[in-house]
Amino acid sequence: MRNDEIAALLEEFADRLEATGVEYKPSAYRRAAENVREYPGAVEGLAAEGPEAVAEIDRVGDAIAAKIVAYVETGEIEELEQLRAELPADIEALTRVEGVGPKTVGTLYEELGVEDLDDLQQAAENEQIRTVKGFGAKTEQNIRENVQFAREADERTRLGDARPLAERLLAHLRESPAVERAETAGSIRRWRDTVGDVDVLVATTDGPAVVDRFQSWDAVDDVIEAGDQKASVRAAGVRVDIRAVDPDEFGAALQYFTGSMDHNVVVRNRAIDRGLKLNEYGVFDVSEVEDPDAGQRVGQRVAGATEADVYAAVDLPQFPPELREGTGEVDAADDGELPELVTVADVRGDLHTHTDWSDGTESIEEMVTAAAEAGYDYHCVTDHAAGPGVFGDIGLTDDEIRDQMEAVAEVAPDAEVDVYHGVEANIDADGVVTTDEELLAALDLVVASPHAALQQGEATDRLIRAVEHPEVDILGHPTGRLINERPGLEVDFQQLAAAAADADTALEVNANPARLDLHGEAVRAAVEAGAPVAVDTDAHSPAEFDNVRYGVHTARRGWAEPDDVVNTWDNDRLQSFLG
Ligand code: DGT
Ligand code: CA
Ligand code: CA
Ligand code: ZN
Repeated sequence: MRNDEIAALLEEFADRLEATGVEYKPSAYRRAAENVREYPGAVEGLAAEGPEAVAEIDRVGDAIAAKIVAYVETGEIEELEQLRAELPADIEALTRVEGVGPKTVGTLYEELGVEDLDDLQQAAENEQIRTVKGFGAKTEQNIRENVQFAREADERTRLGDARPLAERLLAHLRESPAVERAETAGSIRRWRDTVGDVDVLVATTDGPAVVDRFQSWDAVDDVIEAGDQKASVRAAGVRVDIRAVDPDEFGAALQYFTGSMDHNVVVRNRAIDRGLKLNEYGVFDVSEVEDPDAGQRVGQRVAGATEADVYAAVDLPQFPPELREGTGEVDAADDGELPELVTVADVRGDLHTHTDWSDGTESIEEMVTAAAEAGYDYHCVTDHAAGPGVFGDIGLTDDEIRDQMEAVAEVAPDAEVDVYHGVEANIDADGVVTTDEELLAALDLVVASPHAALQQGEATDRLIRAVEHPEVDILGHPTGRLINERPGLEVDFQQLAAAAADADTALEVNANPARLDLHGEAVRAAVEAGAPVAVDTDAHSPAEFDNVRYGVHTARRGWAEPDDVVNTWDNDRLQSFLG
């Protein structure tokens, strides 16, 4: 039993207490849940020693410790079962709808009998919600719009969660002597921002051994199906499909199962035009064959072992998976216009990062040292300025920004990277960048980001106004979306990209896997308009520098080349861009 499973249970407890109108206790449960989730050891192990051992965890009191022990021992907590019986609603799913909290769930269950997302959607559509005391037509409208988003979020997993899981699986599989090759396929290989499931392909002559090895993976929660050549499991809440194929057919299978469906249709038709048959087993010359549909492997095999061979058989290059969306990549290849995509190795520095001056965890010096260790040439400190959407004392006042200027100047001379000092300023609901313009002018770089009024829908003009601000260099996480949590602003990316190109302001690809903002299609609009792009991690600690790959691969989905990405440029070129 993992710590996050126990934590999730405590969170459900908190939600259910809150739904029934209990005060204070819910926040105690939430704090306990947070510390359980982050506890470095196995809480299950502590539970075996008894409640006193569990209560050693910060913020976990005796009552909560006893419940954790009961859960570990019996798989149940009596009080929670009672709460579930009193309020038989899927609180976890319902509270994922933006604007619906535990209290709302309690009220809508009492008044309308809403138990799940289906019920909620229906109640909104039938205009029943507005009849409940305390709810208006506007709230009902919001719920109707957000419930669809929550449903989709239910079905797809963030790339940032799926990718590390898939990599652990590949490592586990590759340890088996039966495995000649193991690779991801499907949307995860194309680096889509969310995945429906994780697809893995294995080259082997011993399918059953591979399926056994798969089932022995420690992350498997339950086995959905298992045959000789393929199997599906649920691991960490994600469906994982594996297929074992003959090494001679591995390339064809990899091409087929990487997709996308749209890409494959174009490639398969091209094979047909050349008298070839292309499927997951290989490429076959069927020009001499009477009935090409008589079987899967009819005709003369011309390719199959490697993906490069499969594409070569139809006169195409082995497309980077990120390009395989059926959005013109095959035509571009024919015209010799495929991009030379940016790579992680091209990135020379991070232009949007935080320190403990705002909400980062480390000092300026530690972040700068980590940037040098990451192999970068330069590093830019951009802590939050105070402003709309930046709460508490996280944001720096103008005076604090000036103080930080001196602090950065002290670190810079001894640093092994060139250190820039910037700020992450805020864009208000009207597109005004709220930090003093003279102060912004004194900084090396300005990231401007929307942190407030993120529900406001259409926001193209608002963002264009920020992009045209003379001191803004980068528009940070432009839509403000949080994948599977918040849809973010609606933007006409073509218009935004045209304005950014004119103003010579970079549009950010925020590499935080919860954001990936801009997304790939929007990056493509930027690249086509000639707008500069910046791939930033928005790191709040050195460990988050590793997220850069998510940003780079998202930029690749937008056909970005190194020349399009300002932080692949050398210092001189970057400085003239920053002006
Ligand atoms: P996902 O899982 O929804 O994020 O998206 P994909 O692209 O991973 O889709 P998935 O897992 O259903 O199938 C993986 C790939 O296998 C898909 O991109 C193309 C290929 N594929 C699956 N089913 C079919 C099919 O019926 N026809 C063709 N042509 N290709 C298919
Ligand atoms: Ca898939
Ligand atoms: Ca699949
Ligand atoms: Zn930031």
